Amino acid sequence: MEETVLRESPQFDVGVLKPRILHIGFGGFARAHQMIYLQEGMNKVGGDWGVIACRLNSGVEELTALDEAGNTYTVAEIDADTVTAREIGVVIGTCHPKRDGMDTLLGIIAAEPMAVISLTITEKGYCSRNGHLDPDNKGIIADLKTPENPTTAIGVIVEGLRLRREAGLPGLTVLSCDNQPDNGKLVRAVVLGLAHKRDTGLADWIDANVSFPSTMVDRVVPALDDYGRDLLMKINGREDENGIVCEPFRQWVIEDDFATDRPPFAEGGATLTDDVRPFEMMKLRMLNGAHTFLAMLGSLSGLETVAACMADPVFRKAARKIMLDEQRPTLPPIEGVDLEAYADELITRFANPKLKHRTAQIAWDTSQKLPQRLLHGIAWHLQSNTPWPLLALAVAGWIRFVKVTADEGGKLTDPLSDDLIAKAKNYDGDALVDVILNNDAVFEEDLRREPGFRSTIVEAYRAIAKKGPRAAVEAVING
Ligand code: CS2
Repeated sequence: MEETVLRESPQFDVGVLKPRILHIGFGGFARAHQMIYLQEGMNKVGGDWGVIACRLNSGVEELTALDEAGNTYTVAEIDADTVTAREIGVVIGTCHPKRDGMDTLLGIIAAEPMAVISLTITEKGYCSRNGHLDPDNKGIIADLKTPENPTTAIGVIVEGLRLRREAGLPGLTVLSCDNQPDNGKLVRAVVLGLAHKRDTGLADWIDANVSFPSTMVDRVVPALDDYGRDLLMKINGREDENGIVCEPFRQWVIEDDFATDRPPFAEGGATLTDDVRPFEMMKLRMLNGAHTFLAMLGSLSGLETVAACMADPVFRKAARKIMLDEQRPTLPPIEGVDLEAYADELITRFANPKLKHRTAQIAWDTSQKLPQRLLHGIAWHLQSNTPWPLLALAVAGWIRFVKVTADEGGKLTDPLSDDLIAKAKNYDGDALVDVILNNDAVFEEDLRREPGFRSTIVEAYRAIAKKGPRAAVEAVING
């Protein structure tokens, strides 16, 4: 069926925009989430909130293409029969230290108009271990050696803030938009942790002048596929290297704690609140937990997308069951939120037939995702003595996923890939489960010591190895 295409363009004065927001990690998610809120907010109330789009590692070409396209790109929101295409106009420039030099990037942070550094740098970008700065992180070690030429986002923020302080400028807001519990507290802990190692005076200044609101972000934004590229070509009549296709749904809950004036995110549809934590826990455990479950067991079963999983009655039922039977009980209530309706909405979103959200993509960096998505819920069940068979299959499914990848001679897209693959080459069965569970960067000691933790994962791993992943899931949902 032909989709109906609705088009929108910016309705504010782009001429007055100043470099007031630096977004580090300007990938598909940022383009389709934070930028939309800002644009919608500015459409309503105007303002001078221009964005500098920044990346630190890959992505030079995309940023250069964005410059060449006059800093505009298209976000196409799609469902079964409608496409809403928005031309985004909030970006006023781009910066990549490998192209422009680190001094240029630091100069942007240390210039008077800058007010918000927002981040989508993925879990590993925080260089943390169990909520604190990881002193053994290679990037952090490098950034302590040459702090004026940092390599990590955390190092860039600390050095940029040092220069702001030196220039006598006010502090700003660091806004984490990654899927972690208490992401504001986490980024605060690592920024202050690194600053302390450099200069306690700087750490004190940051503590007093910089705010770190926590946020919950939500929108499914798969990597662009051929369907998406063709759709954008149809809409624009030209290639749009920064164009992106996503679902119509979006949600953003932000802790109301800005160091200076606040960009019009709330006017653009975000919810401001004093306590993001219950929203973050709900989303991480019900949405992302189910995603990781499907990424592992779905891809082991040959299902390539989340929508394909939803078309399989076993996985559809299992996804709803992990959300409602195993994650919901672990969550604090939120006034006005019905978790059953939330789960049903998630299943509908997952089933969006136009989105090719690949299970293999969600499987990236799973070692960094397990605690907040699965293990925190498991810890709750172990305390309450309640069953968690699907959470166990998800964790065991990850171990199986590592094993299958190693046996095929492959690698994982994961910072722990080398270690995990080496273990999977040398061990199998219960012994493999044991060596993997032994990694205390992923599995905290308290959890490992809980009676019933190891044995439940071992049992789930045996079920997957013996019956196959889909039959193991089926046995649980029919059991
Ligand atoms: C996904 C998320 O790739 C993943 O790990 O679970 O990117 C997910 O699509 C978003 O968090 C949805 O808001």
